Amino acid sequence: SWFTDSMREGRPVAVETRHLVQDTVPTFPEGATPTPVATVSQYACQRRTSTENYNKIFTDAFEVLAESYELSEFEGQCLAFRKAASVLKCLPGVVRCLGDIRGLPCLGEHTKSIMEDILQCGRSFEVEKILSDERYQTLKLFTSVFGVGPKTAEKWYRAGLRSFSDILTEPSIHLNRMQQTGFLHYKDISRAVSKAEARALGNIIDEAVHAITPDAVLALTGGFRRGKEFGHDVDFLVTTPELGREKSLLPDIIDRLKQDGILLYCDYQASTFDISKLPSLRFEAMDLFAKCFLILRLKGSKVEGGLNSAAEDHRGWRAVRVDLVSPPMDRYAYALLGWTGSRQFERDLRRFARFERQMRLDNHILYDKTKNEFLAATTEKDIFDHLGLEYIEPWQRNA
Ligand code: DCT
Ligand code: MG
Repeated sequence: SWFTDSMREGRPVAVETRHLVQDTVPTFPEGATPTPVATVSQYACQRRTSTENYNKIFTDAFEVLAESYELSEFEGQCLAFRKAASVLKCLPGVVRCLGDIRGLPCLGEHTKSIMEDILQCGRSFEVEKILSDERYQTLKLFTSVFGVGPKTAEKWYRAGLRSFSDILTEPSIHLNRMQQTGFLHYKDISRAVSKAEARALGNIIDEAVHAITPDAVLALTGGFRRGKEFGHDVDFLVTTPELGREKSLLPDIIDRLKQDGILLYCDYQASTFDISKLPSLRFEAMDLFAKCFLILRLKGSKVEGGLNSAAEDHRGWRAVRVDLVSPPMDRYAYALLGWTGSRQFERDLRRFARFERQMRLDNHILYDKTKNEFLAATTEKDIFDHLGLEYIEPWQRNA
């Protein structure tokens, strides 16, 4: 099926890099010079990072710190911990002592002191303090609802609200449609989506889109394209070779899903992409392509091996978050590269383009500032080539 094709491309090869061919978790040889540090780049797009993370104990701790800084709007510190976690994720074994990370990029004094605590005590006092902090706990809880961002969470926290029932019983709070849906399907949406569920959704979208236009192109992106077993949603790119036709593709798909009775929520954003305005385009966090953020009703009977759900669930279906993006075909490669992630990989691709190549990369274009020209690409590899980067396979982009 189409999914197997997508996954063939995205399937992690059994042993991805270096010396991972062993049953036990690899560690750095005792007393040996640990990593060939000179070979670890500060840019995630110059590292190969599979889904295998040998240093989860450290990267989980860093993620808590990063989130805590993010919620307090300390962007620099947040990014520093995300970068540090990303570097540790590419290592071929468990870090056993600080000597193992000597010379690695992006690991500063603060990150090292956290690692030292974990190495010595198995835990970090600083991380535990954050985890038990009321503000952190409440903001994490509130932002876990679909449609609730850090700003809204902060507002509710400041108003003295601490729980979902506080929010739902507070008369002065008006939830928008997205947030109402978020609460309605909270349990389902906060449960991880399995690869089998992603595959089932792929088949559903594939059927819908090909019934609309037989020459449609559908690609799995996001974490599942990178070979992840679980995700928080399923991301797809969908387009057609017929330029301009992609504009009505999503509305047509949405109609069909509605007719099939599986559309629980839809936030559709029409394209604001205009190629003639590209040179003046300022940097956008999100791209300008037509997209929709959906919640679909997925039946267990469609999923090989059944739903990834609690045993007591007898409904026979679950709600799942699905994102569809529809770029024009001539923007396909840039959009695919941008939507495959990881976020850190994307961030560093752009940073690398800007600072090492004087180029600008986003989900729409690659622009050479020294030559003042747009660089054409029909595949992701073309973009890596333009940037003078070794090609990194999707399953090696889990930075
Ligand atoms: N993306 C990005 N920058 C963002 C948000 C998203 O570059 N601020 C890209 C990278 C991943 C892709 O879009 C899909 O986003 P998510 O679904 O949030 O990420 P994911 O890697 O698919 O993670 P998950 O498995 O949790 O869905
Ligand atoms: Mg995703």
